[in-house]
Amino acid sequence: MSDQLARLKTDSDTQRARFLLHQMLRVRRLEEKCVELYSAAKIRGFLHVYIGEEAVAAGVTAALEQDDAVVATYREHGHALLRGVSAGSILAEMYGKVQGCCRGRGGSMHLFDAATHFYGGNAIVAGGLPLATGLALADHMADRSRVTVCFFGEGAAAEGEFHESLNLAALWQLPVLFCCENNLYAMGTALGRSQSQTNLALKAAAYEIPAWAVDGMDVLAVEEAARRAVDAVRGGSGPHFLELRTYRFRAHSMFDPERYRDKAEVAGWSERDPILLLRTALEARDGLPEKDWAALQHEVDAEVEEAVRFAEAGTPEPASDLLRFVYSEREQP
Ligand SMILES: Cc1ncc(C[n+]2csc(CCOP(=O)(O)OP(=O)(O)O)c2C)c(N)n1
Ligand SMILES: [Mg+2]
Repeated sequence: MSDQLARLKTDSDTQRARFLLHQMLRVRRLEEKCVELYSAAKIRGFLHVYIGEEAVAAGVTAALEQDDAVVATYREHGHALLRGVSAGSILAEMYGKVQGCCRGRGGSMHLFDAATHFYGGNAIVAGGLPLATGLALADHMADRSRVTVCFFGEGAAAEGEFHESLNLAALWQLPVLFCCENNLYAMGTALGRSQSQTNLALKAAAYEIPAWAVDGMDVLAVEEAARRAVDAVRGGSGPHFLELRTYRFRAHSMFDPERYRDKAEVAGWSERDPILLLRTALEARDGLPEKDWAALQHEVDAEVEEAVRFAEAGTPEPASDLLRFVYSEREQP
Protein backbone atom coordinates (compact mmCIF):
# COMPACT_ATOMS: atom_id res chain seq x y z
CA MET A 1 0.00 0.00 0.00
CA SER A 2 1.34 3.48 -0.85
CA ASP A 3 2.08 5.93 1.95
CA GLN A 4 -0.69 8.17 0.70
CA LEU A 5 -3.24 5.39 0.69
CA ALA A 6 -2.30 4.54 4.26
CA ARG A 7 -2.98 8.15 5.28
CA LEU A 8 -6.50 8.16 3.80
CA LYS A 9 -8.41 6.37 6.53
CA THR A 10 -11.52 8.38 7.27
CA ASP A 11 -13.99 10.53 5.34
CA SER A 12 -12.40 13.61 6.79
CA ASP A 13 -8.97 12.46 5.48
CA THR A 14 -10.56 12.14 2.04
CA GLN A 15 -12.10 15.62 2.25
CA ARG A 16 -8.77 17.07 3.30
CA ALA A 17 -7.01 15.29 0.43
CA ARG A 18 -9.52 16.64 -2.08
CA PHE A 19 -8.86 20.15 -0.80
CA LEU A 20 -5.12 19.65 -1.27
CA LEU A 21 -5.67 18.19 -4.75
CA HIS A 22 -7.67 21.26 -5.67
CA GLN A 23 -4.93 23.57 -4.38
CA MET A 24 -2.23 21.75 -6.37
CA LEU A 25 -4.37 21.82 -9.51
CA ARG A 26 -4.95 25.57 -9.17
CA VAL A 27 -1.19 26.14 -9.13
CA ARG A 28 -0.56 23.73 -12.01
CA ARG A 29 -3.20 25.24 -14.31
CA LEU A 30 -2.20 28.80 -13.55
CA GLU A 31 1.40 28.06 -14.46
CA GLU A 32 0.55 26.04 -17.55
CA LYS A 33 -1.33 29.14 -18.65
CA CYS A 34 1.68 31.33 -17.80
CA VAL A 35 3.88 29.22 -20.08
CA GLU A 36 1.31 29.55 -22.86
CA LEU A 37 1.06 33.33 -22.39
CA TYR A 38 4.82 33.69 -22.26
CA SER A 39 5.17 31.81 -25.54
CA ALA A 40 2.60 34.20 -27.02
CA ALA A 41 4.73 37.14 -25.74
CA LYS A 42 1.92 38.40 -23.52
CA ILE A 43 4.19 37.97 -20.50
CA ARG A 44 7.79 39.11 -20.75
CA GLY A 45 10.89 39.11 -18.59
CA PHE A 46 11.85 36.01 -16.63
CA LEU A 47 9.48 33.18 -15.82
CA HIS A 48 10.30 30.25 -13.55
CA VAL A 49 7.56 27.69 -13.10
CA TYR A 50 7.00 25.36 -10.16
CA ILE A 51 5.39 22.53 -12.14
CA GLY A 52 6.13 19.26 -10.31
CA GLU A 53 6.77 20.94 -6.94
CA GLU A 54 3.17 21.88 -6.09
CA ALA A 55 2.87 19.48 -3.15
CA VAL A 56 5.42 21.54 -1.25
CA ALA A 57 3.59 24.88 -1.38
CA ALA A 58 0.17 23.24 -1.04
CA GLY A 59 1.13 21.04 1.92
CA VAL A 60 3.00 23.72 3.85
CA THR A 61 0.53 26.57 3.30
CA ALA A 62 -2.34 24.29 4.38
CA ALA A 63 -0.73 24.15 7.82
CA LEU A 64 -0.69 27.95 8.25
CA GLU A 65 -3.07 30.45 9.78
CA GLN A 66 -4.25 33.53 7.95
CA ASP A 67 -1.95 35.95 9.78
CA ASP A 68 1.20 33.93 9.24
CA ALA A 69 3.84 35.40 6.96
CA VAL A 70 5.37 33.80 3.87
CA VAL A 71 8.57 34.64 2.03
CA ALA A 72 9.45 32.78 -1.18
CA THR A 73 11.74 32.85 -4.20
CA TYR A 74 11.30 33.81 -7.86
CA ARG A 75 9.45 30.46 -8.31
CA GLU A 76 6.62 31.80 -6.21
CA HIS A 77 3.41 32.09 -8.23
CA GLY A 78 1.89 29.10 -6.45
CA HIS A 79 2.84 30.26 -2.97
CA ALA A 80 1.25 33.65 -3.65
CA LEU A 81 -1.92 32.07 -5.04
CA LEU A 82 -2.30 29.66 -2.13
CA ARG A 83 -1.84 32.46 0.39
CA GLY A 84 -4.77 34.34 -1.11
CA VAL A 85 -3.28 36.62 -3.75
CA SER A 86 -5.84 36.30 -6.55
CA ALA A 87 -4.92 34.62 -9.82
CA GLY A 88 -6.10 37.80 -11.57
CA SER A 89 -3.73 40.09 -9.71
CA ILE A 90 -0.86 37.62 -10.21
CA LEU A 91 -1.42 37.47 -13.97
CA ALA A 92 -2.00 41.22 -14.24
CA GLU A 93 1.35 41.68 -12.48
CA MET A 94 3.05 39.50 -15.07
CA TYR A 95 1.34 41.47 -17.85
CA GLY A 96 2.76 44.67 -16.34
CA LYS A 97 -0.69 46.09 -15.60
CA VAL A 98 -1.61 48.49 -12.78
CA GLN A 99 -4.15 45.92 -11.53
CA GLY A 100 -1.26 43.58 -10.65
CA CYS A 101 -0.35 43.06 -7.00
CA CYS A 102 2.65 45.42 -7.45
CA ARG A 103 1.12 47.68 -10.13
CA GLY A 104 2.95 45.66 -12.76
CA ARG A 105 6.31 46.90 -11.57
CA GLY A 106 7.57 43.64 -10.12
CA GLY A 107 6.57 40.99 -12.62
CA SER A 108 6.83 37.24 -12.16
CA MET A 109 9.78 37.23 -9.75
CA HIS A 110 8.58 39.98 -7.44
CA LEU A 111 5.00 39.21 -6.48
CA PHE A 112 4.29 40.88 -3.13
CA ASP A 113 1.10 41.49 -1.20
CA ALA A 114 1.18 43.00 2.27
CA ALA A 115 -2.56 42.38 2.81
CA THR A 116 -2.06 38.59 2.74
CA HIS A 117 1.38 38.81 4.44
CA PHE A 118 3.02 37.50 1.30
CA TYR A 119 6.43 39.19 1.47
CA GLY A 120 7.77 38.15 -1.95
CA GLY A 121 8.94 37.01 -4.48
CA ASN A 122 12.77 37.40 -4.20
CA ALA A 123 15.07 37.20 -7.22
CA ILE A 124 18.26 36.97 -5.18
CA VAL A 125 19.13 33.39 -4.27
CA ALA A 126 18.93 33.14 -0.44
CA GLY A 127 17.74 36.76 -0.26
CA GLY A 128 14.49 35.67 1.43
CA LEU A 129 16.21 34.07 4.44
CA PRO A 130 17.38 37.25 6.17
CA LEU A 131 14.03 38.87 5.35
CA ALA A 132 12.12 36.03 6.99
CA THR A 133 14.49 36.04 9.95
CA GLY A 134 13.91 39.78 10.33
CA LEU A 135 10.14 39.38 10.19
CA ALA A 136 10.37 36.67 12.84
CA LEU A 137 12.62 38.88 14.98
CA ALA A 138 10.04 41.68 14.79
CA ASP A 139 7.27 39.29 15.85
CA HIS A 140 9.42 37.95 18.67
CA MET A 141 10.19 41.45 19.96
CA ALA A 142 6.53 42.51 19.71
CA ASP A 143 5.42 39.27 21.41
CA ARG A 144 3.17 38.23 18.49
CA SER A 145 2.42 34.54 17.97
CA ARG A 146 2.78 34.70 14.20
CA VAL A 147 4.88 32.15 12.29
CA THR A 148 6.99 33.17 9.29
CA VAL A 149 7.63 30.52 6.66
CA CYS A 150 10.58 30.94 4.35
CA PHE A 151 10.74 28.89 1.12
CA PHE A 152 14.04 28.67 -0.74
CA GLY A 153 15.82 26.31 -3.10
CA GLU A 154 18.68 24.04 -2.10
CA GLY A 155 20.98 26.34 -4.09
CA ALA A 156 20.58 28.85 -1.24
CA ALA A 157 22.53 26.57 1.10
CA ALA A 158 25.70 27.63 -0.72
CA GLU A 159 25.14 31.29 0.18
CA GLY A 160 26.38 33.10 3.28
CA GLU A 161 22.90 34.49 3.96
CA PHE A 162 21.62 30.97 4.56
CA HIS A 163 24.17 30.40 7.33
CA GLU A 164 23.85 33.87 8.85
CA SER A 165 20.05 33.55 8.99
CA LEU A 166 20.00 30.05 10.47
CA ASN A 167 22.56 31.04 13.07
CA LEU A 168 20.71 34.14 14.27
CA ALA A 169 17.29 32.47 14.13
CA ALA A 170 18.59 29.69 16.37
CA LEU A 171 20.57 31.97 18.64
CA TRP A 172 17.52 34.17 19.28
CA GLN A 173 14.98 31.31 19.06
CA LEU A 174 12.89 33.10 16.44
CA PRO A 175 9.46 31.88 15.19
CA VAL A 176 10.50 30.94 11.67
CA LEU A 177 10.08 27.75 9.63
CA PHE A 178 12.73 27.27 6.96
CA CYS A 179 11.42 25.20 4.03
CA CYS A 180 14.12 24.07 1.66
CA GLU A 181 12.66 23.09 -1.71
CA ASN A 182 15.31 20.58 -2.73
CA ASN A 183 14.67 19.95 -6.43
CA LEU A 184 18.26 18.70 -6.86
CA TYR A 185 19.40 21.45 -9.23
CA ALA A 186 20.35 25.09 -8.96
CA MET A 187 19.94 26.14 -12.58
CA GLY A 188 22.19 23.51 -14.24
CA THR A 189 24.25 22.62 -11.16
CA ALA A 190 23.41 19.40 -9.37
CA LEU A 191 23.59 19.62 -5.57
CA GLY A 192 26.55 17.24 -5.32
CA ARG A 193 28.61 19.39 -7.66
CA SER A 194 28.42 22.43 -5.41
CA GLN A 195 28.12 21.13 -1.84
CA SER A 196 30.47 18.96 0.21
CA GLN A 197 27.54 18.05 2.50
CA THR A 198 24.41 17.21 0.52
CA ASN A 199 22.29 16.28 3.56
CA LEU A 200 20.62 19.65 4.07
CA ALA A 201 18.92 18.77 7.32
CA LEU A 202 22.39 18.20 8.79
CA LYS A 203 23.36 21.78 7.92
CA ALA A 204 20.41 23.02 9.98
CA ALA A 205 21.21 20.59 12.77
CA ALA A 206 24.68 22.17 12.95
CA TYR A 207 22.90 25.33 14.16
CA GLU A 208 20.87 23.33 16.70
CA ILE A 209 17.72 23.70 14.59
CA PRO A 210 15.38 20.67 14.58
CA ALA A 211 15.29 19.51 10.97
CA TRP A 212 13.91 16.63 8.99
CA ALA A 213 13.54 15.54 5.39
CA VAL A 214 10.16 14.89 3.79
CA ASP A 215 8.98 13.32 0.52
CA GLY A 216 8.05 16.52 -1.30
CA MET A 217 5.97 14.68 -3.90
CA ASP A 218 3.56 13.42 -1.24
CA VAL A 219 1.34 16.35 -0.28
CA LEU A 220 -0.16 14.50 2.68
CA ALA A 221 3.30 13.83 4.12
CA VAL A 222 4.26 17.46 3.53
CA GLU A 223 1.16 18.76 5.29
CA GLU A 224 1.68 16.43 8.24
CA ALA A 225 5.34 17.44 8.66
CA ALA A 226 4.51 21.12 8.20
CA ARG A 227 1.78 20.95 10.85
CA ARG A 228 4.19 19.40 13.31
CA ALA A 229 6.86 21.99 12.58
CA VAL A 230 4.48 25.00 12.53
CA ASP A 231 2.92 23.92 15.85
CA ALA A 232 6.36 23.65 17.41
CA VAL A 233 7.44 27.06 16.11
CA ARG A 234 4.20 28.68 17.26
CA GLY A 235 4.54 26.98 20.61
CA GLY A 236 7.82 28.80 21.23
CA SER A 237 10.32 26.05 20.35
CA GLY A 238 12.33 28.30 18.05
CA PRO A 239 13.13 27.82 14.37
CA HIS A 240 12.54 24.55 12.55
CA PHE A 241 13.75 23.33 9.17
CA LEU A 242 12.15 21.03 6.59
CA GLU A 243 14.00 19.64 3.60
CA LEU A 244 11.30 18.92 1.02
CA ARG A 245 12.61 16.50 -1.59
CA THR A 246 11.01 17.40 -4.86
CA TYR A 247 11.68 17.86 -8.57
CA ARG A 248 10.86 20.44 -11.20
CA PHE A 249 9.47 18.87 -14.36
CA ARG A 250 10.15 21.89 -16.55
CA ALA A 251 13.29 23.84 -17.36
CA HIS A 252 14.82 26.19 -14.76
CA SER A 253 13.31 29.16 -16.58
CA MET A 254 12.01 29.83 -20.06
CA PHE A 255 15.64 30.11 -21.23
CA ASP A 256 17.23 26.77 -20.42
CA PRO A 257 18.21 24.09 -22.94
CA GLU A 258 18.37 21.50 -20.07
CA ARG A 259 21.67 19.92 -21.05
CA TYR A 260 22.48 18.95 -17.46
CA ARG A 261 19.91 16.16 -16.98
CA ASP A 262 18.63 13.15 -18.91
CA LYS A 263 15.14 12.96 -20.27
CA ALA A 264 14.88 9.56 -18.57
CA GLU A 265 15.49 11.17 -15.18
CA VAL A 266 12.69 13.68 -15.78
CA ALA A 267 10.38 10.90 -17.00
CA GLY A 268 11.17 8.84 -13.88
CA TRP A 269 10.23 11.70 -11.55
CA SER A 270 7.10 12.46 -13.59
CA GLU A 271 5.76 9.09 -12.52
CA ARG A 272 5.69 10.59 -9.03
CA ASP A 273 3.79 13.67 -10.14
CA PRO A 274 2.20 14.85 -6.86
CA ILE A 275 -1.18 15.42 -8.52
CA LEU A 276 -1.17 11.98 -10.11
CA LEU A 277 -0.13 10.30 -6.85
CA LEU A 278 -2.92 11.89 -4.84
CA ARG A 279 -5.55 11.37 -7.52
CA THR A 280 -4.62 7.69 -7.74
CA ALA A 281 -4.78 7.25 -3.97
CA LEU A 282 -8.16 9.01 -3.77
CA GLU A 283 -9.56 6.86 -6.57
CA ALA A 284 -8.36 3.73 -4.84
CA ARG A 285 -10.40 4.81 -1.79
CA ASP A 286 -13.43 5.61 -3.98
CA GLY A 287 -12.93 9.20 -2.87
CA LEU A 288 -12.86 10.83 -6.30
CA PRO A 289 -15.53 9.72 -8.78
CA GLU A 290 -14.79 10.63 -12.40
CA LYS A 291 -17.49 13.32 -12.42
CA ASP A 292 -15.93 15.03 -9.37
CA TRP A 293 -12.50 15.00 -11.04
CA ALA A 294 -14.04 16.58 -14.15
CA ALA A 295 -15.84 19.19 -12.01
CA LEU A 296 -12.60 20.03 -10.21
CA GLN A 297 -10.80 20.60 -13.50
CA HIS A 298 -13.65 22.70 -14.78
CA GLU A 299 -13.56 24.88 -11.67
CA VAL A 300 -9.82 25.41 -11.92
CA ASP A 301 -9.97 26.17 -15.65
CA ALA A 302 -12.70 28.75 -15.00
CA GLU A 303 -10.60 30.46 -12.31
CA VAL A 304 -7.62 30.72 -14.66
CA GLU A 305 -9.68 31.90 -17.64
CA GLU A 306 -11.26 34.60 -15.49
CA ALA A 307 -7.76 35.66 -14.37
CA VAL A 308 -6.63 35.94 -17.99
CA ARG A 309 -9.66 38.10 -18.81
CA PHE A 310 -8.88 40.32 -15.82
CA ALA A 311 -5.23 40.73 -16.81
CA GLU A 312 -6.05 41.39 -20.47
CA ALA A 313 -8.58 44.05 -19.51
CA GLY A 314 -6.08 45.78 -17.20
CA THR A 315 -4.32 49.04 -17.97
CA PRO A 316 -0.59 49.76 -18.20
CA GLU A 317 0.66 52.36 -15.76
CA PRO A 318 0.67 55.84 -17.33
CA ALA A 319 4.17 57.14 -18.01
CA SER A 320 3.38 60.16 -15.81
CA ASP A 321 3.15 57.82 -12.78
CA LEU A 322 6.43 56.03 -13.27
CA LEU A 323 8.38 58.11 -10.75
CA ARG A 324 5.79 57.56 -8.04
CA PHE A 325 6.72 55.40 -5.02
CA VAL A 326 10.43 55.96 -5.47
CA TYR A 327 10.07 57.99 -2.30
CA SER A 328 7.30 57.69 0.26
CA GLU A 329 4.17 59.65 -0.60
CA ARG A 330 3.29 60.20 3.03
CA GLU A 331 2.95 63.82 4.11
CA GLN A 332 6.01 65.03 5.98
CA PRO A 333 5.09 66.12 9.55
C1 LIG B 1 22.85 35.71 -5.26
C2 LIG B 1 22.48 35.13 -6.59
N1 LIG B 1 23.38 34.41 -7.26
C3 LIG B 1 23.05 33.87 -8.47
C4 LIG B 1 21.82 34.06 -9.01
C5 LIG B 1 21.44 33.43 -10.34
N2 LIG B 1 20.53 32.31 -10.11
C6 LIG B 1 19.22 32.47 -10.32
S1 LIG B 1 18.37 31.10 -9.95
C7 LIG B 1 19.73 30.26 -9.48
C8 LIG B 1 19.63 28.84 -9.00
C9 LIG B 1 19.02 28.70 -7.67
O1 LIG B 1 18.69 27.36 -7.43
P1 LIG B 1 17.85 26.90 -6.18
O2 LIG B 1 18.15 27.77 -5.03
O3 LIG B 1 18.09 25.45 -6.01
O4 LIG B 1 16.33 27.20 -6.60
P2 LIG B 1 15.47 26.56 -7.79
O5 LIG B 1 15.66 27.45 -8.98
O6 LIG B 1 15.96 25.18 -8.03
O7 LIG B 1 14.06 26.60 -7.30
C10 LIG B 1 20.86 31.06 -9.63
C11 LIG B 1 22.24 30.62 -9.33
C12 LIG B 1 20.90 34.84 -8.29
N3 LIG B 1 19.65 35.06 -8.72
N4 LIG B 1 21.24 35.34 -7.07
MG1 LIG C 1 17.01 23.89 -6.76
